Amino acid sequence: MRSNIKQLHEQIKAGNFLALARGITIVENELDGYESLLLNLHENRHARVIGVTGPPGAGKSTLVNALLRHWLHENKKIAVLAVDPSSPFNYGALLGDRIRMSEFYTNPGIFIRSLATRGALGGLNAKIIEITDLVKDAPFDLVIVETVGVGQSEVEIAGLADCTVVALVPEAGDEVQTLKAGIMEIANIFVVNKADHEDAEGLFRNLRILAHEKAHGTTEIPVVKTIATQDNGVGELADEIMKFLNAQKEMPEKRLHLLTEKCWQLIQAQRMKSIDHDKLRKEMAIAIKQDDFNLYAFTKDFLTTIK
Ligand SMILES: Nc1nc2c(ncn2[C@@H]2O[C@H](COP(=O)(O)OP(=O)(O)O)[C@@H](O)[C@H]2O)c(=O)[nH]1
Ligand SMILES: [Mg+2]
Repeated sequence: MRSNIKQLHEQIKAGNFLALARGITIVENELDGYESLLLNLHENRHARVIGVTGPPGAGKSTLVNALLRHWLHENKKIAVLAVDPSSPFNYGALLGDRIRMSEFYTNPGIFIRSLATRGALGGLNAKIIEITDLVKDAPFDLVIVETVGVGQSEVEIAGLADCTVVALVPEAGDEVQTLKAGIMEIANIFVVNKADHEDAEGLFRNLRILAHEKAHGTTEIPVVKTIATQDNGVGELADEIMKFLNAQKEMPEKRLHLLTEKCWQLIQAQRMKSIDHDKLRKEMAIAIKQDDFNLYAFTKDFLTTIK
């Protein structure tokens, strides 16, 4: 490992937030040294990852802020990765004058980083696995990843997180119908946020019924009511998260699935590196003029010319 990257890594492990921010930028943009940084990470470290997902506006960021407030009293060291273009954690231009900053930006126990959604599989940042791994090399107790729940990203977050919290709100008419297929599969804890709204009780009841039906005699998925803006129910949510994490003994099946998929992608990317697009185009230009041109035979031949 080059000495400056090695030094940066040492600083990250020592808890230097500036170094961590720099490291994330290096990994996110594949800057010089990113590969050696990743190759020297230590898997299976101490920090636990909590995923908070749900539709835009459900109050995920407000909940995360409330959880931070709660856990700060216990002196926990926490990193927040917000993969959400509308996140108040995001300095992004999207928000304009609606920017609401986290009160924790200057807190020495809390590291906050917002990440762009780069159209990777359904909304999560393309480098979220690498970035989470890097953050886990720093001395945090918890890493919270906030993501907007859109299709595939929910599956991804479930593999990434040791505990996945799905936040829902009683706004969209027939609540249970709005629950997308698969959400029961990924949720370890349901939150009915905005419990100050009158139809929250209905959503809460329906979720309890769903959780009960799903349980088949095993442990039911807990459903917690919160009013995130008033810190109401947040202590109970924090307790359920800790209870879930403490009860977890084995590596979740979803993580195995995610890591296998990620490895598959990395192999693909590696393999494609040896393919010269310009060369392919030049050879194609010649081959295509032949009367007996066959795309599939051409592809097969082309592959034999590369290692
Ligand atoms: N009435 C009410 N509003 C809330 C509650 N939680 C969050 N909000 C508001 O809902 C809006 C969206 O919250 P935000 O945390 O940005 O949602 P996110 O998109 O899921 O991260 C904000 O205006 C919050 O102040 C709640 O429990 N009750
Ligand atoms: Mg948000």
